[in-house]
Amino acid sequence: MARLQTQVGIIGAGPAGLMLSHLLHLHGIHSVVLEARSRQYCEERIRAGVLEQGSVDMLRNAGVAARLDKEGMRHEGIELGLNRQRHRIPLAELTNGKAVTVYGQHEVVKDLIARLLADGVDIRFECGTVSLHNIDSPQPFLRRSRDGSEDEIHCDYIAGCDGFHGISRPSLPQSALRTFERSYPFAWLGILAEAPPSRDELLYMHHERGFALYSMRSPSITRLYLQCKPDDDIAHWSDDRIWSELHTRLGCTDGWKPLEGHILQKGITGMRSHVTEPMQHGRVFLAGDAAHIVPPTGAKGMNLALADVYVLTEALSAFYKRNTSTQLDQYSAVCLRRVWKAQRFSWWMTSLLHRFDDATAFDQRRQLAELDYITSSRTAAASLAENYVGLPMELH
Ligand code: RFL
Ligand code: PHB
Repeated sequence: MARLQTQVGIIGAGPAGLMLSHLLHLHGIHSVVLEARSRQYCEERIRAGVLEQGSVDMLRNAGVAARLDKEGMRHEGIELGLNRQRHRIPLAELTNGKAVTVYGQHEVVKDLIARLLADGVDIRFECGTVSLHNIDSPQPFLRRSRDGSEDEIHCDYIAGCDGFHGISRPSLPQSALRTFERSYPFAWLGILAEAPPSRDELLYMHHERGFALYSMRSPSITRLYLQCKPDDDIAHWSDDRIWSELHTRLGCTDGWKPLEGHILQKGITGMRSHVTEPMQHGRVFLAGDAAHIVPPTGAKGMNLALADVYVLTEALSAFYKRNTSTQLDQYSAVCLRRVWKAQRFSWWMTSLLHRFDDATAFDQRRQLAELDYITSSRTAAASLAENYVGLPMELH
């Protein structure tokens, strides 16, 4: 059995774990990253696609935005659709020039892994089973075991960046945690299609058959989503059925509809909101999806993960450089202020745009009135824009 020593033991090589390890490295703080899956799996997992202005700035300041700056697509607006008509929300105009950048999460992951490996940071893919020990003591450690061999990684702190289904959150005493949850009576069917985007900006479409989203990944790849039943089986969605439904829901009165292309990938994702409080116990800090998840409608998940690890890095840096743990003690409270505002926004965007099977006629008229208000009032649109591009980083 090998016994390693590090300052911060990180579980998970998603955006949270990788960015944390990189930011710590820039601060001269040593970390080891343990990841259950292979490097290829992490680099090919298609998920989020929208980076807030603050996330782009963070990646730039951390020196990992060379490809993002070349290939990322800056969007200064989004479109909301209702009654088969599009209405532009001019994000930049409403937020003093802020915008979002469309750049796949797996590209962020690729860039970070390449940089960490080039810097000689210790990332262990396919690490086997991880367990957390002595988390209430000043000498916690991680144990990883695989094929009969075991290592112990002794550290000062543990960062649980292992996503919603990870091991970190369930390893904390459940009596010390409180969870807040909401599930939604629908899911998203997402496809990646080999077709050049035929719109410059994302289109969030309200439709009586259910919500649809037109997004993109590159000048040759479109990303599209359809609201579907939460227990829908992807086997029931042939390529023809998917395109027919996308044309019905996204088609506009001016004749615009998405361009078809070969479907490279398709899958169904459930939707829920979840927050665990506090995001810290003993020597363990939870970050990203390990602590909270949002429905994807507001495009906030990856951005929240990056915001958490920024706050955690500043706090760890204060501890190692100035020997103060005040910021570490405030980690959870600082993150949760942002998390809850993102929860509110994601819930609101979801409620605004989806079809709810149990909605009364009153609910339906109210939902249309709200969409009409957002798309016709500059004041209402400004609130959406401010949240969509991302609220300013709050550091206390
Ligand atoms: P991740 O990315 O889930 O990474 C966790 C990592 O931990 C590993 N792991 C373990 N490793 C060791 N031992 C264990 N026991 C482990 N258990 C798990 C996993 O293999 C994995 O590598 O969490 P992280 O880093 O917190 O990042 C969060 C984001 O991935 C997530 O919030 C976003 O993808 C959410 N999301 C979106 N977010 C946005 O900001 N903008 C978007 O446009 C957006 N669109 C989306 C989305 C998520 C979606 N899906 C599929 C859930 C669209 C979709 C469809
Ligand atoms: C995406 O491109 O995957 C995407 C864009 C916007 C969202 C969610 C997902 O709100």
